[in-house]
Amino acid sequence: MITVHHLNNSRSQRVLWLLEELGLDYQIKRYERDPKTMLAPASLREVHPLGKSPVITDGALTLAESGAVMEYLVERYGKGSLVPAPGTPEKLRYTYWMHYAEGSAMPPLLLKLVFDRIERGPMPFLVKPVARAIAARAKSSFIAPQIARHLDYLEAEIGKEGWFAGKEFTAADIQMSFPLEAAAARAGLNESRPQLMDFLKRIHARPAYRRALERGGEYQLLD
Ligand SMILES: N[C@@H](CCC(=O)N[C@@H](CS)C(=O)NCC(=O)O)C(=O)O
Repeated sequence: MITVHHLNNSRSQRVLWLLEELGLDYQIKRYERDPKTMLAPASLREVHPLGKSPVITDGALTLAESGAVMEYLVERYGKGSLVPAPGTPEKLRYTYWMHYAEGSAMPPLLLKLVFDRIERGPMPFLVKPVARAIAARAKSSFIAPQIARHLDYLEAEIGKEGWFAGKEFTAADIQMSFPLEAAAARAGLNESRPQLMDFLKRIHARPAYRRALERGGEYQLLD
């Protein structure tokens, strides 16, 4: 039996969604973020040394890292669904987006989250103006332009054929959902990029996405 070690408000929501799309049986073991630090509880480190979400267990296998989990589930149980045929240009695009989501799209979004927290967080009175100035500078000179460049690129890409790997919905679209939802939640993705907003509308309307939300529970994006 596949077990999803599910952290609230996290990337493991993507795994639940994929499992629902594939119609597979699975169970959820729940972990709650610390409300102050937002970190995962130490018990998740008993499953995998990094204690990050998502992580799944399947028999003797323990597997972490969203892209690896998605590819494993599709290859092991998908019977050819949600993945383009081997050797096609679509398959290469699929692989690209599977890696791009965490390797390229998430780092500037995570930097924004960290610097936003530095700006807002409590700190000694004398240090505050300096820390805030550094955070504001990092955001305006590097982070915001990087995020805008990625979003412009993605707006153009998704506009080409409707889904990230081509004309068909694939697991790459599920993998790409997290950076786009994070960008909409806290990095300025809005109606000025209509193709991406339409992508979000279409994925949110999928019955499997809705079922995954019902099973997973609260999903507000934090990091
Ligand atoms: N690149 C990793 C990132 C994993 C990650 O950072 N997960 C976050 C949840 S979205 C987490 O576990 N945060 C809690 C913590 O770091 O304690 C993946 O895609 O699996």
